[in-house]
Amino acid sequence: TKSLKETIEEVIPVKQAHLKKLKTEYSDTSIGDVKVGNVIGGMRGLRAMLWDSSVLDPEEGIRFHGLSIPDCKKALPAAPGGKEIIAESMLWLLLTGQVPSPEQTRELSRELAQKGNLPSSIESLVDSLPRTLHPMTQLGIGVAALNHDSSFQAAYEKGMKKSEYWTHTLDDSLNLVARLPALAARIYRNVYKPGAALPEINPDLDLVGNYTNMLGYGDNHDLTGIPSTGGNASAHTAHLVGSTLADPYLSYSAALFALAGPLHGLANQEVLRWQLSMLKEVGEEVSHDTIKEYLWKTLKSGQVVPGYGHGVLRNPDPRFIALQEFCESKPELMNSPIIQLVKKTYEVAPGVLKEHGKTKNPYPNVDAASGCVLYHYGLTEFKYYTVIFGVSRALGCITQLVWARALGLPLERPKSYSLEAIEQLAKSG
Ligand code: CMX
Repeated sequence: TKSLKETIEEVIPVKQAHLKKLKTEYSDTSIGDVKVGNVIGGMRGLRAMLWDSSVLDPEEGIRFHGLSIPDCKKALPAAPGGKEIIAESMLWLLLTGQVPSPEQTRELSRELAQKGNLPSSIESLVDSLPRTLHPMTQLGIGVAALNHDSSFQAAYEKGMKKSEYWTHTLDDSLNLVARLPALAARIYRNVYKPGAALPEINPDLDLVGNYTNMLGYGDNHDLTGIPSTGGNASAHTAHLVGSTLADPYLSYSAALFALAGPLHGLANQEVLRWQLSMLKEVGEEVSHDTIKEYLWKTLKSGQVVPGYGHGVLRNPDPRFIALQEFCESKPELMNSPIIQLVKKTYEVAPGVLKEHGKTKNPYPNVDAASGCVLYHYGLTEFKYYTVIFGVSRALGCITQLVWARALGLPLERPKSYSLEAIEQLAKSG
């Protein structure tokens, strides 16, 4: 069977030819206008980014190389003993556009486990950080410092050819993905369980199994995340920083600091806070009408309903639906008061938000459920939730870094304008 690198090597010429075709045949073809609203509206809706591994459709949600999340669940090898997609198979799909065999997936798991230990200098660095420093800041620092051993940077200094960029980017990216569980688990231990023993990487476990094991939850695939990719703030940051030829560690570290912002990655923590205070106020045996009242109280106090709405999606987020289905397949989860409340809230919130009439998307996003599942499993340290997000999200971001180098994509450099200049441009049509 072919290795991951061999498989990518085969796909690269096909993608390069496709890019060349676009360049020669369509470079001057317009695929949309730039409106003043796009420029002052956070570039929302602007068709301005090449991201080959995924496309986010407003109606049906994300597709990875053409596969929706339900398609992925059917096609990709599952985690041992479970039905959830194994992270390694998703990584393979994102990198190659192909569905790996179970053997290829296992081989990738073994490779990642072999590479998973942190260098001792990084362990000392992370251990020296104050416990009170936010776990996301610690993760970003640790990831950036991993560039001490960057293969890309070393090869660049020696004057590697452009055609070799992608192999070194791939080496660094796989090392980064491999080391994230040990790094993130070490931060968890240092902040919340100081002095506790930290299990070693187990070569027989896959990436998520090792992560949950090091967090102290055994080999538990119920905590797996689904990567999100594309123009969102963190993925875009990785892409932008990567376009300067900064190595994958520096690029992903920058992405993590974007994810650490409250408008982005912290939302799952906010959902949990909100649902818990609802639970406290209304109790477990709550009616739909009481939840409606609670929703209106939140809205009338000028706050947003956390976990609802989306910058692009106009339907329930398929990642939310996948999490709901996952909960429904586990009786112990369905008995959890907080997960029951998430479900009941979903039954009434879209109606209330439609009546409220502001949000373009009255449906739940992935964050409406993710934090509550973690909470149910006993991971109650809210400030750590975004770190877990940061571990799973790496799969999507590093994939794009490899492809950007394989396709020779250039430095990102949009043209910026002042208020005055925008007004003049608008007036002159
Ligand atoms: N509750 C109440 N009002 C909401 C709302 C919600 N969940 N979502 C949007 N609105 C309001 C907006 O605040 C905005 O109001 P103003 O016109 O007064 O400013 C109006 O509806 C229009 O917003 P929109 O175009 O529908 O949404 P945006 O693209 O501007 O924002 C998002 C998207 C996710 C930031 C927003 O829906 C929100 O704040 N949701 C709650 C927080 C949340 O769940 N974030 C997680 C997002 C997932 C992720 O990408 O990480």
